Amino acid sequence: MTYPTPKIKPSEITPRDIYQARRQFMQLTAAVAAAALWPGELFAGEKLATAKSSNFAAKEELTPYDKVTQYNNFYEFGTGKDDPAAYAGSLKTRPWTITIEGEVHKPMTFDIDQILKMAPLEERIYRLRCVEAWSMVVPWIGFPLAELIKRVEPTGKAKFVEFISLHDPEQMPGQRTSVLNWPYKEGLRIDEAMHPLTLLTVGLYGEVLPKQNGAPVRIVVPWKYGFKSAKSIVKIRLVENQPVSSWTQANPNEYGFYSNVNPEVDHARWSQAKERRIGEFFKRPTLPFNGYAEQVAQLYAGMDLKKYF
Ligand SMILES: Nc1nc2c(c(=O)[nH]1)N[C@H]1C(S)=C(S)[C@@H](COP(=O)(O)O)O[C@H]1N2
Ligand SMILES: [Mo]
Repeated sequence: MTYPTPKIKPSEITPRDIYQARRQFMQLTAAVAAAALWPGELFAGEKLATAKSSNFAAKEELTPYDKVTQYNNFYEFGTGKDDPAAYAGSLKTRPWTITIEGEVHKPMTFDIDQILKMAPLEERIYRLRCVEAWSMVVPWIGFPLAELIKRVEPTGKAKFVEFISLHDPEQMPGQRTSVLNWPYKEGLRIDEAMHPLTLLTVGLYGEVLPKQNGAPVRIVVPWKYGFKSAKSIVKIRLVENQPVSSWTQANPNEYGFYSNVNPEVDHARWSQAKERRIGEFFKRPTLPFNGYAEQVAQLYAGMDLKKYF
């Protein structure tokens, strides 16, 4: 198949200093208002937020932009929380393609700019709950991953979906160490991947994803621990057998395949009963499925969630 010429040249990608300067404006227009007021011309003609907005986080306050973009986990750029913001500048986000392959009738490779135009982008306010017992509330921008998966027409053997992040030690200095097995890999069951809460994410706070948050495209799975939400992905593979994630490989006792947020199942080394919302002092109770039980609990009906942690 042929692709339209990308409208954004690498030289035109919104640089960090521009969006830093616009930060205050972002905060004013955060949440639902962002859609209507968005000055698309600042993105070389590309609007990221749309008029549609689904607020699944109810009345919770958004985590400030500074925290969302300066307190990160992205081991490709180091293991410290401030490493990604400091070092992710070396990541090149154009040109960028995602290949979807495996148990599909129509394997495809999409250019990132094609992805941006594929489905209406929505702002969705979701909590991200890290397994380290902190959390954030972020206005993500993207569309349900199901839209992309449907395009490639999964075969009857497609039972799981594997996500593979970029592997390039030149751009990602953390990959020169063996803190994880590279590339970063994660996986979901196909019904989890097709659930409308599972987001193919290209932006936050109304703008293209900052590099430290997984530019140019990442997954967000709001009812699971943060590590299930793979960043800077280049490949999606539909497979018959349950894939092994980088974290499970590193420590199978601590990081299970399902990793649904569950206050009743402790991590091997600490409790999951409470969490600290980044920027707040007092901890708050952790909710089953990170507060999305109503939407997703039925996916696990009859399963022992202590065994399938
Ligand atoms: N490729 C890749 N994806 C990743 C990670 C990583 O180290 N590498 N860290 C994960 C973890 S542990 C968390 S909590 C979230 C953090 O996302 P954020 O920095 O945008 O808040 O990204 C997840 N995705
Ligand atoms: Mo995490």
